[in-house]
Amino acid sequence: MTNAKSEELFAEALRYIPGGVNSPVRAFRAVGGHPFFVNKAKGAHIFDVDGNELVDYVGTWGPAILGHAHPSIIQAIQRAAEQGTSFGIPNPMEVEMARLVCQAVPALGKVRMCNSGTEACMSAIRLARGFAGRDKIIKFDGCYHGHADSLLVKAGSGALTFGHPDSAGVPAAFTQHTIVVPFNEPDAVSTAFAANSQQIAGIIVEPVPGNAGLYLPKPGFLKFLRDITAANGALLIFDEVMTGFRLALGGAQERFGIQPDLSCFGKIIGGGLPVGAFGGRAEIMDLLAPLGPVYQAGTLSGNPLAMAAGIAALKELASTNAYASLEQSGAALESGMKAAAKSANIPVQFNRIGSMFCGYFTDEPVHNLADAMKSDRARFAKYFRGMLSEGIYLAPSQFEAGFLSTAHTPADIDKTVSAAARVMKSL
Ligand code: KE4
Repeated sequence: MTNAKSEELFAEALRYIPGGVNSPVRAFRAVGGHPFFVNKAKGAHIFDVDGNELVDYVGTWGPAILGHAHPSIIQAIQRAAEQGTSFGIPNPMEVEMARLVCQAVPALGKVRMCNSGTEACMSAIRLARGFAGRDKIIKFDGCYHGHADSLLVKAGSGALTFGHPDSAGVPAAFTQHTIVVPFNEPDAVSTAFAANSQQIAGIIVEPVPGNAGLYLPKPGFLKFLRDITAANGALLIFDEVMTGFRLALGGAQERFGIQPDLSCFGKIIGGGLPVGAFGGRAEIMDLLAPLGPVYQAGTLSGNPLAMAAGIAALKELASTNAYASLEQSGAALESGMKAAAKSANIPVQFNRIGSMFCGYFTDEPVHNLADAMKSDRARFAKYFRGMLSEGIYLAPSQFEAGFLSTAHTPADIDKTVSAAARVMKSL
């Protein structure tokens, strides 16, 4: 795998961009080496500036559930662009997008578009505080809800990859209302409510945490969160930026049969363009400006290009057998990877739900952040580099989830599994 042009670009990128990247996890700091630069992506494959072709399991961190450059999305963007790129005035596609999202997710009476998952989560928390008239929020360690100040406390994703779970530049005063508890531990949540009676506005949770790798809610845990928030006058906020329209058309809340009070979305609903959204019962959402006292705004919120791309993506997902084929591919990848680890006699915990997965290099099950931190990150880094040299692009950090798309073929998965068998033997 030659990378002369990527190296040249990275050297120049370092001159103008902090760390040479516009988002930290892209810098390969957790796995060593330098990032490659992509020229083009199509289906499940990416093509870098040096002509290398890679099977892509990052899928731009979730949005590319239909594969890259899906024809119906490209066509929708082209058509919309000819009409203008942004109006800052309501456009019909905002109404169509809102209707599609609310029809797919029954817990949504109303929804507000914004421009990133960070904005969606930050706004949902402000709304929850405004609705409940309370300040405190519970989050779970290892869960990442974007980089709003009050949430960068024991966050996941990039914040975890760098090993400093909190961020510099966030005044203690900004996080004093954020209570962090371990995921999958009901007693810790009960204790937090008992110690902060009538002060907790809500819980924000990734229903399936995908920012410390991937681990699943234990049976009954999400129902427990639903019950304890209802019993304490607090709101349950599902951060479905990653799981929304990924685990089912109705997201994790459909898959697990739980209706949160507020839900956050991003990634897939933008079809690869910058979009976020948050929604919930009308009585909560109607507190938002211009109707109510909770302010939230955005120049490009609901812009026609992002709406066109997202609508095309959601219509494709709703009209095809996407989730069944994603489950089939996921099961094939899971069994292949487990067989590869067994043949190499390497302890790997392979967690998967639908088209989201993560292989941890540890011999103990991974149910929360503390378990995930036991994984052998040096071994993961070597594995990542080995797979890259075999033409397989995995997430460049042990603390990220992998994603399949409807464009991954059995041949892609066979290539991945046979590469894993070879690379794992070399670890
Ligand atoms: P953005 O602001 O990056 O659009 O969304 C923040 C966010 C919120 N909630 C969840 C559950 C998320 O996974 C994310 C963003 N995910 C990371 C990947 N782990 C984005 C990748 C990156 O930061 O470059």
